[in-house]
Amino acid sequence: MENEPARWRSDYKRDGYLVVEDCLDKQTLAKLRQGIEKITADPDGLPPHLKRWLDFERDFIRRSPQYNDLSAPQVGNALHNIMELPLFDPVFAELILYRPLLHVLQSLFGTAEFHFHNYKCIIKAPRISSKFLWHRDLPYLEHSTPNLITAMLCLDTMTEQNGATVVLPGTHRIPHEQVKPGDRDIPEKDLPAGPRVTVTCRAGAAVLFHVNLIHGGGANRSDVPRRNVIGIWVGPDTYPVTAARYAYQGLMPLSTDVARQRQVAMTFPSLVARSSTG
Ligand SMILES: O=C(O)CCC(=O)C(=O)O
Repeated sequence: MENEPARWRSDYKRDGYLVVEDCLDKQTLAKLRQGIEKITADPDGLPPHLKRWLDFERDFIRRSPQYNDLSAPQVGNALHNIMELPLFDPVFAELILYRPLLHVLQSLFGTAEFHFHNYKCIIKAPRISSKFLWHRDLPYLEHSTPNLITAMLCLDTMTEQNGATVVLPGTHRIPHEQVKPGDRDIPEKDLPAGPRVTVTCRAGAAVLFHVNLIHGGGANRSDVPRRNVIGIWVGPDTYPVTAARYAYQGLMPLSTDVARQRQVAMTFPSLVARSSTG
């Protein structure tokens, strides 16, 4: 991964998003893929305490048939989304401490005092996935300020054919009070004028964007999967305004506060011991 904090900050400020190629090293990418493949191999067979976090494509189509030209029975047991990834496998909990991504986040937030919100995986299964509605993330996340960043870790190369994310650069520049609950699903006719950029990048890239950036994406009609592990990260003085809480939410992996460092060390004793002994 290249170390380009000035470029990261200027892309983020101007466009509301940036791409960091090779953010995941080969070993981490392989471990994350394995972790997701363990879940997708037999999702119906998972125990109820994990199955409750799965959103099957068939259920998504029943709720939102307008986003797929296929019907629920045609998509088998493909998954659309896996929430609460850290509960499925330690590899996803340990990802909270993944240094290269934390370094980019620190550059964008301009401080080490940011915290973890949650990790999920959006899957666009080969040949059958739905497309993604146009939306901003902030209305789903329901926080007291918009100082949050969505960080997608691409487990597969993103191409137009497999449903790469599409962004509307500059749309993050909107006053907080103008973001509406309806921005969870913005009809095509209400999209602001301006370019639409299909974010193509290699497997292992990180795509980070401001939670007010309008984005969406096409269906996957190619023969290869398109899976993004998506983390939400929260800057200083920014708090949830609903009852929803997630596993490991609030951990501050780079904080300089001794009590916060102690929390991280006690949460991940073996990892922190390993990194401090080199
Ligand atoms: O995976 C993607 O392309 C985008 C996912 C997304 O927009 C979301 O989960 O809110």
